Amino acid sequence: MEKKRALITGINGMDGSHLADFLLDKNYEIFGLERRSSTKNRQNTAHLEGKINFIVGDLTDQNSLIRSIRVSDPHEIYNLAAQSFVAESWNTPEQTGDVTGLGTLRMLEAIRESRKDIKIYQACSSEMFGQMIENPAKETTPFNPRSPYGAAKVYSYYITKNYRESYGIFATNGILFNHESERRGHEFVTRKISDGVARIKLGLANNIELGNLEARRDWGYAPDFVEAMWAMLQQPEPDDYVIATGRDYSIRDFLDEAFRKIGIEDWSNHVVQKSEFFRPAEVDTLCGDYSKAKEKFNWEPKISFKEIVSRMVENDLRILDR
Ligand code: NDP
Ligand code: GDR
Repeated sequence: MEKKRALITGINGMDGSHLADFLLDKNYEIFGLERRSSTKNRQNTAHLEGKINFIVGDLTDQNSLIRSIRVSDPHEIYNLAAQSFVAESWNTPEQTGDVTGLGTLRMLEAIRESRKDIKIYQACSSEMFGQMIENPAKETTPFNPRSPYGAAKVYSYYITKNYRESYGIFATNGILFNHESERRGHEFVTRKISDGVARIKLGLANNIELGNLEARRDWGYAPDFVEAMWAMLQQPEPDDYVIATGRDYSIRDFLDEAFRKIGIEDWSNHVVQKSEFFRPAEVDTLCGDYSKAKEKFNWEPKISFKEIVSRMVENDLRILDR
């Protein structure tokens, strides 16, 4: 039987690399789109070299996307590439809009101009709910983004829905709440904490510099969440789905759990709050209702908050100990 082919943008990111692992297990042939950089950034995908095909392209370059489709001839596209760091989106709002918003349009146009039977998964975000109008948020909850990043993702959501309705393209939006793993980028708060705690344990640092500790997030485990991306594209009809755990925790809760792993109960002397890590507008709480995904394709989160923290801290201890 012919192998299924998948094109994954953002292959070197956290989700791209986990999705590639998952699809390789399902015997897919994988094409990973990466943008050119002077030093290769394949920390998350070093283990995939020789197993997948890397293609150079950029979401800001229309022709490179058309070319990537020609080269990979995919059955499915997972559009995961983005300027994904919310805090950075206030520094570079235009670039964020270009990559995270218009980049989605360019990929949809590339499909429209190539083969309209290609299925596409668009990585949308709980940041679209921003200051939540309904808690927990579900597919019908109105959007209320609070950052240039959130606003760009709202554009990506509607343009994906629009191409589904205008051209009959199998285009789905996955509205994913925060998810983390050992491959999370170091600027995101969970990895910053797991790395910082490991450094403190090994005597390499004394404290961690953070911003707002009161924010609450619905944190799941990335390998669980990439399964939902695939499941969305296997449904009979394209649709939009919230993927979350339904439980939210504060940054303080994350700190409690992470420091407990290294035997510290009172971490107050090890955390310094700095104004530079506060945002111009904060999203106080995010929590999602994943019941539609459960009903439609029986998806449920498997790994608990406590286990996520534990795995991340152990991983950073291992890396730093080396
Ligand atoms: P990462 O930041 O780890 O990965 C994003 C990837 O996009 C990186 O590999 C980056 O490449 C690539 N990229 C950035 N700009 C461009 C560009 N112009 N052209 C091509 N590639 C580009 O993100 P995650 O894996 O965490 O997230 C995947 C997607 O899911 C993103 O769209 C994110 O916004 C969204 N999302 C994530 C959630 C989460 O909690 N992780 C929750 C909800 C949505 P490079 O390595 O060169 O920087
Ligand atoms: P988020 O993740 O903005 O939710 O976006 P991040 O980990 O950056 O922030 C979560 C919360 O922690 C607070 N915070 C800090 N954040 C960072 N990065 N650094 C700090 O020092 C710090 N101190 C406190 C933040 O204010 C915030 O409230 C992630 C990304 O993966 C997006 O791409 C994705 O769409 C959303 O999750 C859902």
